[in-house]
Amino acid sequence: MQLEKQLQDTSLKLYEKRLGDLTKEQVYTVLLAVVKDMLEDKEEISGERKLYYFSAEFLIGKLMSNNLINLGIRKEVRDILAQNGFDLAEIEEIEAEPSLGNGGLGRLAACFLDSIATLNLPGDGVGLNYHLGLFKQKFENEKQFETPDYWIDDHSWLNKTRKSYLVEFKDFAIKSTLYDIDVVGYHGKKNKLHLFDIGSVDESIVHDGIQFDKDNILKNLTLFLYPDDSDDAGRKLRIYQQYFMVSNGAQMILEDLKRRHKDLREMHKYVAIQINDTHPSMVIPELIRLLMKEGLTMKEAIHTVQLTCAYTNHTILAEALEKWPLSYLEEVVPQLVPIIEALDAVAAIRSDNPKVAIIDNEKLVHMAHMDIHFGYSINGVAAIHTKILEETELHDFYELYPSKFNNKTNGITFRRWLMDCNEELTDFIDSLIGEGYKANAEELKGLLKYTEDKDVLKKLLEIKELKKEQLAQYVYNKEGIKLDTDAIFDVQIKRLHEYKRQQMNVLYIIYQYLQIKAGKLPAHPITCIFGAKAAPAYVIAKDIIHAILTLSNIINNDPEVSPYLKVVMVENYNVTYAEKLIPAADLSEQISLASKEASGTGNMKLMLNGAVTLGTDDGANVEIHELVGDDNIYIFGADSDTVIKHYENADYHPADILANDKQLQEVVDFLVGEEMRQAGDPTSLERLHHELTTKDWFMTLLDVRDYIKTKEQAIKDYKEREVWARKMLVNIAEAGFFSSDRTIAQYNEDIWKL
Ligand code: BZD
Repeated sequence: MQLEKQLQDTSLKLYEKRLGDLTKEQVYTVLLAVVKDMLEDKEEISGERKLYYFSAEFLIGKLMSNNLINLGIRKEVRDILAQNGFDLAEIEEIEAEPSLGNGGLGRLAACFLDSIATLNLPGDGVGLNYHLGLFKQKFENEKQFETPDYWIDDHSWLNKTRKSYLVEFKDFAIKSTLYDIDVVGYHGKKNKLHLFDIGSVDESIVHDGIQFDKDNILKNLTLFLYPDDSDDAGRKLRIYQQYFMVSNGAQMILEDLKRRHKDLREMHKYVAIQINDTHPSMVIPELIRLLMKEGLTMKEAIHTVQLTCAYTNHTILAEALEKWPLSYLEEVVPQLVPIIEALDAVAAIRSDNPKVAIIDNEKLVHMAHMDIHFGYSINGVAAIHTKILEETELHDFYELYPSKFNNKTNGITFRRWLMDCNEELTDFIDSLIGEGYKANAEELKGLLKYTEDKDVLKKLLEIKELKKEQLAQYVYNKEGIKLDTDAIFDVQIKRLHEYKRQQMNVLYIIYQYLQIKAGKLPAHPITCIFGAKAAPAYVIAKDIIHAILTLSNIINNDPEVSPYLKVVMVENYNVTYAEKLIPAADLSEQISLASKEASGTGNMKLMLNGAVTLGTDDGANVEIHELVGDDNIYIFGADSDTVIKHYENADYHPADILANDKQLQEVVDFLVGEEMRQAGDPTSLERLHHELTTKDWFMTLLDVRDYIKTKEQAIKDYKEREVWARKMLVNIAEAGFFSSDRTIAQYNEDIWKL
């Protein structure tokens, strides 16, 4: 009653009309105003010791439905809107998605904020308010093009605050503006996401897709998320962005401590800072610098900073570990250089091993090294990842600081990745085991008592069928492609990267196509669905997209093949699309080269929604495998030890494999055969073919045979519907471990101690 009145009153106030007489856009605006007021009234979580989660990315996605769920009013709002002739789902669609992240790392930060607030821990996010999030992906002539993604309009969740700090660069100083987004916990109080910005950013400098003047910092500082860093100006802009983020965050933290009359020498008693990958690593020297300005000696400043900062590593890929030329830092933030040099000198006293130096012989600053020496914790994001860090990638550091190392297997928030995106499944689970699992995810295990219950298994299949139909409708509206919901929905959705091996899936598709052409039909029709963006400067990744789109044209238009095999790559894959694809997936493709995927989190979301994993023993797949057992997962391929040995011995050569496998040679050569050349761009296809046959750095051909074989088995098993439904059930039941509430409880227990 109260809520209905609020909605009607706001409707009258804003539009002088009753709710039922508004347009959908107006209803969205009214709902936003009401929900923002409710958030405003929520109490903030407080405590002596507070966490600041520093991250260059917070891939929050649309927030309306998540906020309604956490405020506990979603069903009521739906009913009120329905009485007034509106469908809540349609209203929620209107919100623009803030794409403030690339992929897993950014989405993890968003899931963590949800769980931190839900566990009633005082912890805020600190990041940047990019005016244009990650680019919007467009397909033209079977190729990716990037266009700007404007997401900030009059009705966003941003609240402009009065906080502002002066950030000094070598040649000028900038005053910041702080925007906050309220982060409410599930049936709980709230924290904040602080996004820093400047007033002078000029969106009109963007031209020809996402080009802009990289040297004009006043106009471009927070314009884009990760501008293309393939040139010097782009890389320098990243340093500007990173320093701007951490200097603001550090000033805000110190201001708060001073307001609370705390002794800055004891900052570590009141503050924990989690550094999400190395993008915010400059917070270490910046805090030291600011504390020295407040009168601490360098020794005192280092002491307290070292007890405040903790670092999370998300990758072992060398190219993703940031190393900044000292000369760049001198050009952008010279005030940090003497501090970093001093830290390098302290590190050299602790160890004379050149492999753990902060500044190397080529005068490159290794950001991760600074984090490990001058932070109190370093964690990997899945068991196998942390083990590889300890034993291989960061072994020298592990010997130096064994007790700093710890594992925190990633997690996902069930509020968004079950309750929000799959209400049908949520309601069904509620009816079987009650709602306790929403606060204590381990209770999902209660589902295991239904593994022999035919009605339950049947109902699970019905829900999956329904979600597939909903997806088919959505894809048809967006892409104009008709999906056959009887087919297996085989889903690979993630950033496009060679280590994730979308190209291996491409080879499977070619293999299957050639089989069908030769009259050998698959056990069951299969629809291969991709969603992925390629970094604008990553040429081979774009070639892989081109191969997928070209193949999909050939296959979908071939009446002989398309009843059995279809290929769909959805345009502009983002959080919103993920929320539609994940509940509808049958098979979850997690096929990275073992040792390379730090964890993966899509694998967890798909499992929770009843998809069965087809994957390598990599990242969190290893833990999924242990939880569900051999019968409920399809594992294939070389293990991480084998892969690491191949790299050490430099003895992997794709040509050797092709020389012994005529059929595989034919599959690979199809990429540059007549059909593909006619339908696509020969230059791009040849480049990909050349890469695969001469380098294949991520060992696609090593695993592709086992992959094809294992996938064929999964397709056969899928036909046994009840057996398959049991696999689905076990996956859902065992997904409780992957709740980010568990992950955050562990971070707090071992690292933050809030
Ligand atoms: O982080 C990902 C890893 O690849 C996943 O295995 C892991 O599950 C998640 C969360 O821990 N890393 C990224 O998403 N990385 C990036 O997006 C990124 C962004 C900028 C620069 C380098 C990497």
